[in-house]
Amino acid sequence: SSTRAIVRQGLRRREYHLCYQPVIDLASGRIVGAEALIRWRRSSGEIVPPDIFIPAAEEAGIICAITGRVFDLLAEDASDVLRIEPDFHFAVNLSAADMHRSDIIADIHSLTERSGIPHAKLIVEVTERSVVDLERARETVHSLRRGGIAVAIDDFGTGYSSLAYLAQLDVDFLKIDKLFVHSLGTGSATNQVAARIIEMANDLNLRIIAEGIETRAQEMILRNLGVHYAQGYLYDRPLSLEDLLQRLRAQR
Ligand code: G
Ligand code: G
Ligand code: NA
Ligand code: MN
Repeated sequence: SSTRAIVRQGLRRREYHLCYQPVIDLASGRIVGAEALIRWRRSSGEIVPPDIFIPAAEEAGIICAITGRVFDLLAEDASDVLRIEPDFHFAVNLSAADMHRSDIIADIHSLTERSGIPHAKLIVEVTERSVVDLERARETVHSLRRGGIAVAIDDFGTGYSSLAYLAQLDVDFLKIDKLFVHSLGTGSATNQVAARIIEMANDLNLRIIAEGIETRAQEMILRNLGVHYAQGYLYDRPLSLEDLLQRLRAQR
């Protein structure tokens, strides 16, 4: 399709780069990690948002090539960060096709070797949408965790997934979607669901990362509910590598 051709051209022309959205440890207030997020700046200067081109690339069957580029870019960027913060963690996003291909484990191990990111400091983010064949996805998650790599369920609560499903996947982290974070303190039914998700995740001994935090009030509620990590505009937008390095130097 034409999407394939355009994405391929973008890859050849090196039009993709990564941004990094910091993850804050709510106990210390320090940046302890970041989620790598792909950006596409076309030669025309046009910025194509990932929520447009990621689904298009998935549909065109070319998402694995993009994931490969994400890994290459992270392998290049990580050492600058690790020089400042040796315990830093990085999160990467996988799509359904990645979760269901046989070489994904080898690719991720290669990423840890090339980047210098310790296995335990790489978090692989999986969404409910990226699980098509539950049995196959479980195998991928098990292989990753056997290799010491951490796995997170992203966008939790936005689809049909239940905690029973979550327990079956046996992951390390749960990322609470911004939809729930934004409901906190509103007295809505969604607010009740958010509190229950956090409570049950704690019962399952999952570490929790809350996404989309925009206010100190949301932060306080989340901390009181037992959430460990936070991501959101209150702290930082997704940053260029240079800006991330700047932020890390400033908190030393
Ligand atoms: O914060 P941002 O605008 O980058 O995110 C838009 C959407 O694109 C989010 O759902 C995010 O998870 C997704 N996304 C961003 N980078 C990647 C990537 O490298 N791989 C995949 N599969 N999804 C990504
Ligand atoms: O699907 P996913 O949860 O990965 O999407 C992340 C998206 O949310 C990205 O587009 C990112 O830029 C955006 N985002 C990150 N932090 C915040 C925030 O604090 N508020 C809002 N509204 N969006 C955020
Ligand atoms: Na994500
Ligand atoms: Mn998310």
